[in-house]
Amino acid sequence: MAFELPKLPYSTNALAARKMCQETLELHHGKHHQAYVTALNGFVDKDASLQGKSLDDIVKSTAAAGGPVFNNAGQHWNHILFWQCMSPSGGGIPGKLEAKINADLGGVAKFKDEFKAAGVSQFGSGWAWLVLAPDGKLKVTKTPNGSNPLATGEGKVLLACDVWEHSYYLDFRNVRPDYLQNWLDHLANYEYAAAQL
Ligand code: MN3
Repeated sequence: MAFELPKLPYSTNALAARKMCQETLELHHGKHHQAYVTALNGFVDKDASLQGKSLDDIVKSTAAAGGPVFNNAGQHWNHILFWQCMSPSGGGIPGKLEAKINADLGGVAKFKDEFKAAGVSQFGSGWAWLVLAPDGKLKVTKTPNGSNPLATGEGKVLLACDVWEHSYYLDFRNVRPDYLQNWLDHLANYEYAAAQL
């Protein structure tokens, strides 16, 4: 069965008041994410060894070699999470998650600084992540291009932030740090993150 573009969990204008405009979401979801899905399905059609595999299995089995199948499968996997990691009522951190952030990352302000630094320092395109690491502690990390914590074995994703330019250029032009700060303060779906604990 072919992979499919998931529906957004909100309308394309639902995040505009939080500085992710309708045009950004229409292009990012309807064009960029759709293109990864279409490309991935094209590779699966032509390669019997990929057929019948789950998206997780394709990401894991192609991670070491990299290449176009991994890039497109990774980007499909990453964007499925990204849409869930934002909310029209984002920014509020539930007590359970805040306590864990305080214990593992030294407080919310330090967490946000660390997450922002990860996203800003990812040279070129990539992702910033908050994960529950295999040791049971929260960890901030980053990956290039289409890679992700499933591929690197860094843990379960609580938050995924796309730092490719297509995610912020219409709203923040070249100023990635402002996109990340706004994302953490007003867009991030910490309810989703807390539910992953
Ligand atoms: Mn993207």
